[in-house]
Amino acid sequence: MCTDNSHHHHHHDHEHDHDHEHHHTHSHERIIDVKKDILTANQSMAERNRGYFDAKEIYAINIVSSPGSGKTTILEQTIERLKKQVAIAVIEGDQQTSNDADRIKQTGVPAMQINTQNGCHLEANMVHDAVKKMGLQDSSLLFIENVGNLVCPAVFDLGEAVRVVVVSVTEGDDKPLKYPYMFQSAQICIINKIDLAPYLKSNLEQLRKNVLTVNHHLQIFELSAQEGTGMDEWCNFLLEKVVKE
Ligand SMILES: Nc1nc2c(ncn2[C@@H]2O[C@H](COP(=O)(O)OP(=O)(O)OP(=O)(O)O)[C@@H](O)[C@H]2O)c(=O)[nH]1
Ligand SMILES: [Mg+2]
Repeated sequence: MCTDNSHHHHHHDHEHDHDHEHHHTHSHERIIDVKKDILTANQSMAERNRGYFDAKEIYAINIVSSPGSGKTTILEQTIERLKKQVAIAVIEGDQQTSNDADRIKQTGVPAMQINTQNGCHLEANMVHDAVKKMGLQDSSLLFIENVGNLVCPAVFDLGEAVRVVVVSVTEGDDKPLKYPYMFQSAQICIINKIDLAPYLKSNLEQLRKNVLTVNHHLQIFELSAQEGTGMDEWCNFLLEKVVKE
């Protein structure tokens, strides 16, 4: 790793072509190194979050998907069903607006919006700061709705207990094949908007098959958050994670 840029200026006149190429290679390495540092720092903060969640028996759920697949709708419907039985809090990630946090607050549970501006994913330190401000209850559920996109959130652990990738039938049945990393980094896949499947050429059967092709460990829940289909199974799964005898 080259840390002395003046070296390049020194020999600039003599070895112009060679030096140019040299410099290019080094700055490329540097970009990779910086990325590695960011991921390493994120990982250690994620482990701190995980330790905190474990100690307080908080089940943290990181929800990822492309924009508009229904993350906030699923949360609204899940909260309506579970809020009398278990304490729930929500962290909302978006580039701009507090729309989603405002929607969640309507259900009566605490929600905090994080705006990432030009950032395309939440990072563990953002969750750490939000959690510190919120003050979570023991034995509760914490939903973290990530920024809508199927690429960047895949490599940023937030310290969650489980990662849920949502894909809606309207996105096309090839999405797991085109964005495999997100599906590979998750443990659960929600296939949402199944009420719309009859109107589409894209095939629910094929979507399910493609989900399992990229990650055969994925536990699948098929939902229509709008109609309520499949919500009982999903909510029972969540309850079992926090309500202990
Ligand atoms: N038909 C149908 N529409 C749904 C369903 N779930 C969500 N929608 C609609 O899909 C649109 C997007 O839903 P949101 O819940 O805002 O999606 P999101 O993933 O939170 O979106 P971003 O946060 O912007 O990424 C809204 O118009 C919802 O009403 C469903 O199960 N069936
Ligand atoms: Mg949303």
